[in-house]
Amino acid sequence: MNTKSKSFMVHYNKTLYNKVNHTMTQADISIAEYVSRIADKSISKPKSCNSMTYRVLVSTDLGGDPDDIQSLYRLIHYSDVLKVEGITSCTGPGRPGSGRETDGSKRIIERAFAASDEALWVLVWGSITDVAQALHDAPEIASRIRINYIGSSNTVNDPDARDYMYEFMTEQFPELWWIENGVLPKLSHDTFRGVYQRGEQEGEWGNIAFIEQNIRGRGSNHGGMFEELCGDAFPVATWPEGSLKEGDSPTLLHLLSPIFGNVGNVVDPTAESWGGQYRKPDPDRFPNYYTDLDANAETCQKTISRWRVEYLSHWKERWGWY
Ligand SMILES: [Ca+2]
Repeated sequence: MNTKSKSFMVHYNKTLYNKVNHTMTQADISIAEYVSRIADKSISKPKSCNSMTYRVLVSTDLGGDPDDIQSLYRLIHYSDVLKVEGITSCTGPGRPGSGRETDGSKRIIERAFAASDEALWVLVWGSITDVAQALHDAPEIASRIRINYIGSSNTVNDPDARDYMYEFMTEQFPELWWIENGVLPKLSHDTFRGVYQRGEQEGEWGNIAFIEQNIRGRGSNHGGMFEELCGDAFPVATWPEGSLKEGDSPTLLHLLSPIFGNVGNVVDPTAESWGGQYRKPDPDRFPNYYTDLDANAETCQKTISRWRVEYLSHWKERWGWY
């Protein structure tokens, strides 16, 4: 295994995972391994001329609704820009404490320290339990990580971990860099839902039509590594049934938008972006803490859905490459 392979790891702990009432099926594990193998082998790197890259670690609650897997597909399709440092199965619920480290929290700490001059983007697609534990165990990583968290249901599933994050920022490190997308109450803002709700839904841009017209029958089997084409293995969301959802992808689009969309600024989420637009609710106390706009859910979600044709057109192109 070369150095690059060592830097990529998929952690699964089914026992812990079930504590948050999700069940990971064998199919979920197979698809995750599929993603892992592609990343390890660096297969079919897209023809990108971009020199900008980001170190990313994904903490996911994949299982049940496969929309996390849809986002993993998007992640791998942008592996020229997004350097995957780990995909971990988030645990929880529970407030962090001594002796409660997990594979995920240890991985976050390890990768945060792995490069002294390059921040680790921690993309949280489930409960934020493992990030809270990592900060508890190694508070010195706080200046080395940038957190992009999909809250809403994930906060409902583990409010204690999210509250620990806020306390940590308040009491130990006010400069914590953190996007909290989907502040409570659930559905009141939920900016991330704009990636699959609203926007252009006509023709090939519809949630079901996009899969049928632009994903099925496309992609490769990676030199026979898999029995079916990548696009034929793509899972559909259970709600909206049969659709493209990728509800966690705004964390990826935030990084991709400036490079491929010429909008946005990764270190300034107040700028318009494929990944949505955010505000600093308390800039004097917390200069790097961002939440949904101070507006209703429709307005928040439109900050993503207005770019729907752009971020789907770009992905469509890449489906033709893999
Ligand atoms: Ca998720």
